[in-house]
Amino acid sequence: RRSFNVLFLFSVFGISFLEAQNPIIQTAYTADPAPMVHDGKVYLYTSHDEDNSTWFTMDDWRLYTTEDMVNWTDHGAVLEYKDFDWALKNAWAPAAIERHGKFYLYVPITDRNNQNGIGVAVANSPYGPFIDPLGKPLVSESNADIDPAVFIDDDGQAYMFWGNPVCYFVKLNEDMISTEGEIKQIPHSIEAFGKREGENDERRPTTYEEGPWVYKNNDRYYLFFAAGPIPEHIGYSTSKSINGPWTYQGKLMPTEGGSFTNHPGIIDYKDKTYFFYHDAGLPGGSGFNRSVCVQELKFNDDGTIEQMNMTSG
Ligand code: FUB
Repeated sequence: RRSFNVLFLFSVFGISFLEAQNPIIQTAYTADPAPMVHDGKVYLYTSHDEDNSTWFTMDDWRLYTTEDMVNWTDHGAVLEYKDFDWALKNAWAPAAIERHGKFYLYVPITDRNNQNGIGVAVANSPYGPFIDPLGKPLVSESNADIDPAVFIDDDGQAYMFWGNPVCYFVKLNEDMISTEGEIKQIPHSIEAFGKREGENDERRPTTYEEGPWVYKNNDRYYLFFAAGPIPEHIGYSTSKSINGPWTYQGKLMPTEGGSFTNHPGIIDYKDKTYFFYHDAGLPGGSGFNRSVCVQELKFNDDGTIEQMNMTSG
């Protein structure tokens, strides 16, 4: 376990402020932030780019914790794709959630038939050990099966969203390791995701690319996502219902930090809302050597969100 902090001192009108400096994780190349708040602490699960990668060479999922958003503790790897008997490769973007005292990691993996699927692993502690209870993918719908996001609504119903280039969603049963009902697809409509500019790809008529993240605030549902064309920016849509229809609200983070992908993760913590993402901000950074960052997210009175630029990269 290693503790480190990334303090940054700046001053305005002679008043000094302390803030976390991006990238917040500086002990490894990390991507695809999946933050979770539990019992007053932030648990940040990430994917992990191997050093000097020239492709998405990713073998394990890492955990970092903080109680002040400045000092982070590095807990190392909490799960590897090799922990799934059916896995061939690719420890890509995770999702994390707690329910009834158990902790669940949802992870995209390529299986031994070279087919993508979403696996799930369960633990009695957020630090693990995480165990695959199924011995097979939770969902194996198509090769679009990457980038899970999990969300439990106020009525207790859990959902999983995922997918590239389409955004799927399905209900999860209370056990969190089985699905209920049919897998649905959010229509790739201009109303839902905005028109894709500068690219003609039949499979991607809108800005939606990958990396969905569902968040709820004041009875309004937000769907954040990595948006195209490449290099990715972050867009978002809102809805009055988890089932849609979704209304595209525009770009949240229009800038790109040298990594050509990006990936959203949002939490409420100590009266603030935080937006996690990744860029190529560490020395040696690239599209395959990425770094997780965080910034405060601010809502306008009408429920839209203030656009933000990256502070590193
Ligand atoms: O990290 C591998 C892939 O890159 C993820 O699945 C995407 O969201 C993008 O970040």
